[in-house]
Amino acid sequence: MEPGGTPSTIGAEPLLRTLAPALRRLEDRLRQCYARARRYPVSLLNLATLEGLETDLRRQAQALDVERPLLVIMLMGGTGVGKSTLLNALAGEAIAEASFVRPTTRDPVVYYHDSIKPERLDPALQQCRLAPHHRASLEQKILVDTPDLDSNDLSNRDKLSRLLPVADVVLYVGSQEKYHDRLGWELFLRHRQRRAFAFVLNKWDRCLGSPDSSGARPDADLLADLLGQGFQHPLLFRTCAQLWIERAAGNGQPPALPQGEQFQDLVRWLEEGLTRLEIEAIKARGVSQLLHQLSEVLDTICPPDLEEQARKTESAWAKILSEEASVIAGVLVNSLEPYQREIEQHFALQGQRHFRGLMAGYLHLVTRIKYLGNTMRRRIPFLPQAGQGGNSPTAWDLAALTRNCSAVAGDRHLDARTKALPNRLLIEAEKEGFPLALLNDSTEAAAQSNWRQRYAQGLVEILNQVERDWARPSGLKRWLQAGIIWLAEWVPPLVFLAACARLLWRYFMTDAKLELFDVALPVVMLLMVFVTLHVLIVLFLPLRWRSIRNEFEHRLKASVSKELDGAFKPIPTQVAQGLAQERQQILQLKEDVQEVASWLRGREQAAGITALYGSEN
Ligand SMILES: Nc1nc2c(ncn2[C@@H]2O[C@H](COP(=O)(O)OP(=O)(O)OP(=O)(O)O)[C@@H](O)[C@H]2O)c(=O)[nH]1
Ligand SMILES: [Mg+2]
Repeated sequence: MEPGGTPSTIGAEPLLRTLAPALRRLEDRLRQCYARARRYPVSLLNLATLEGLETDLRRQAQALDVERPLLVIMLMGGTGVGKSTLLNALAGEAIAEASFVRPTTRDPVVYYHDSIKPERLDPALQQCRLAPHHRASLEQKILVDTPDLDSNDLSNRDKLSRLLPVADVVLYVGSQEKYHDRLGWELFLRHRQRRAFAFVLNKWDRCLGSPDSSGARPDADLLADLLGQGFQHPLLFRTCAQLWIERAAGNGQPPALPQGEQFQDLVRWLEEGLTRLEIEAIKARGVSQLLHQLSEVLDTICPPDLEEQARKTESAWAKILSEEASVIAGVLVNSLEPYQREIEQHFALQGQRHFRGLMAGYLHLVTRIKYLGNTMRRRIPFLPQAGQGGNSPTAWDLAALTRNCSAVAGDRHLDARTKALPNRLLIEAEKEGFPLALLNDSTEAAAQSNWRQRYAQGLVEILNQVERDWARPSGLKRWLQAGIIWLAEWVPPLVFLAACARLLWRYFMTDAKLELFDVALPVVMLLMVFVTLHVLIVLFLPLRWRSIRNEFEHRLKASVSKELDGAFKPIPTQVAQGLAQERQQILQLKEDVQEVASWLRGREQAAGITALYGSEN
């Protein structure tokens, strides 16, 4: 469509109104999506963009939910280019303040048809100075004069940034020296994908004789720049707004218009060129560009699929955790090392509980003598002291001993290891391609749990287990133990009784003179039996710390390994599963966005509005 050319009238009646509920649904889903706590971090910038998009969706839904949507055309440009003068010229009266004082416009002016109820206007427009008219040709169009975009006055910039999202079409106004200044151009570049743009080169009377520094005429220069931005045939109107004001004032001879002046083409385009079909197509385009942007942001906040990485990380962690369990079990068992005699004694006493009668007395005595002077109580401060109860050696608090040991071990090594473990795990996760930021919190939280107490608990449980198993062995050992216990129960009294009977028989029934040896023989025999049985116990039911130690370490490693695995190993999968849910939600939303967008593409193509948009580049 050329400026002032015949408006396009092809295509069926667009059905933009049906779009409003779809946009509202998308807005709802979007809010649900980013409002809830998410595992996958969203940058503040993306969050702000999402909030902006949500507001835009709501705004568009509201603007489309009407029989005849309104088109908001916003005059935008640097200070003094003549935006307000242009609006006055278009209105045919001085509705906007135009002056040589810079910047002039502080109150944006909204020029709209008086059939439109002000409540129907976007809230950002309702706060502007309202200038109603009754020109039927501009019934569906709202013209807005905005403050300068390059303002030094921050409140002006603020006003503009609140208004700009409402614009369907930006009428980018420039003048001979100000069509391409930095701020304006940056703003144009930022919005060119989202909004329709048409261009006005005002003060055309001054442009004709003023080539820029490169020697090009301002309009040719601007057209070249726009071409660079993908605008093959931009709508560019060369105007002299001030002259049209003077002509309207009708004072004396109307000033002559310079050659190529196109103010009337601009008026015709606004009045007739933007047909209902084009308006709806522009609206549709605005929405589809909004959806496109939404889709792009959803791509950036969509968590990656980390299932594969989680699997790999988990198996890498399994190795580290198993090594860690070995080391920890070693450290804990080593901490018991200084108390090995006490532990052996404890186990010996536990084993002796099976023996009764004479053998029990003998074993008790031997143990007392063997470990004479060796008391845990004296060496270990937290064990009950003699005279404070717990006199029986079997009442020693083994649990307190192990707790103490693990505390000592904790002080020395384990605390340092526990602190270092998350780092080792995270480094491994990174090697497997799992983003660290996603695992950091859960891994640290797992490391914060009271591991010292958990290790102590494990130590006590395993010690009890080993003790139980040792006291009640299984298989061949069980039969050996039962045999020795049986022998210990019967053989000593029988041997003693037999020896005594022999002594009595010899004393009463024979004339043999009794020697001291004969008298001592029952006791000697008894002692020999005790010693033999003791040797059997030592040989077949050994009480070596070494063998307890290995068994102990083995079981402790399994227990620590189970604890560590339970706390750390599931983390990558749990995180990946949480992300998969978020991902599913975002992909679903993206699918919905694309469905609406493809429906819209058909609407856009119904009217020839391509000149208002640069191609993607
Ligand atoms: N020579 C010439 N002067 C013009 C033309 N249009 C506007 N002016 C003058 O340019 C000056 C600035 O015009 P405004 O309409 O206030 O400019 P503005 O873009 O609204 O400026 P801000 O409100 O500050 O953003 C006024 O003194 C106008 O008389 C034109 O076509 N030719
Ligand atoms: Mg102004």
